[in-house]
Amino acid sequence: MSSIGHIIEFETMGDERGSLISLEWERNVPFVVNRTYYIFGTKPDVSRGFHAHKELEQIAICLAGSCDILLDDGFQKKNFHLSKPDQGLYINKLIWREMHNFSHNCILLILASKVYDEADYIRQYDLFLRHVADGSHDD
Ligand code: T46
Repeated sequence: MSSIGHIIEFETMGDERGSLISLEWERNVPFVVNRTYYIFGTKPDVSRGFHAHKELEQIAICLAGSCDILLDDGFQKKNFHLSKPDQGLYINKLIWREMHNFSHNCILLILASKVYDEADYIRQYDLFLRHVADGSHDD
C-alpha cells in the first residue's frame, strides 16, 4: 500500500430500492471522525487545496460529479481521479494536496480525524518540504 495515499473501496449495500454505504470507524474508516465537511459549487477552472496538514488524516469521497486530487509526499506526486461514491481517498498527515478539475456538479465529502485548526495547516510548499525533511511536525 503506497504511503502517498490510497483508495478505500466501500461495500455498497444494494437492493431493489437503490444503494447505501455505511462509513464506520475501524471497519472502513481508519480513524475516529471528529469533523465532516463538503465542497460543492466549485467554479469552473478553480483549483483548491495547496497545503498539507501536520497531524490531520482525511478521507475524500466524491458523492457526485468528479474531481482530481493530486497528492505529494515531498518525493513523489500521484493524481487520483475521484468519480465514484463507493471509493474514498485516504490522505495521511504531511501530504501536500491540490484539488483540480471539479465538474460543475461535484460534491466532495471529507471525513477528518480532527476538528478545524488553522495551526495544523502548512500552506507554503517550501515549509512543507522542510517538515518532510525533518520528520518534524513543529514550526
Ligand atoms: C483539505 C482540503 C481537502 C473552516 O472554517 N472549517 C473547516 O472545517 C474547513 C475545512 C475550512 N474552514 C474555512 C477556512 C477557510 O476560510 O473555510 C474556508 C475555506 O477553507 P480552505 O481554503 O482551507 O479550503 P480548501 O478547499 O482549500 O481545503 C479544504 C480543507 O481546508 C483542507 O483541510 O485538506 O479541503
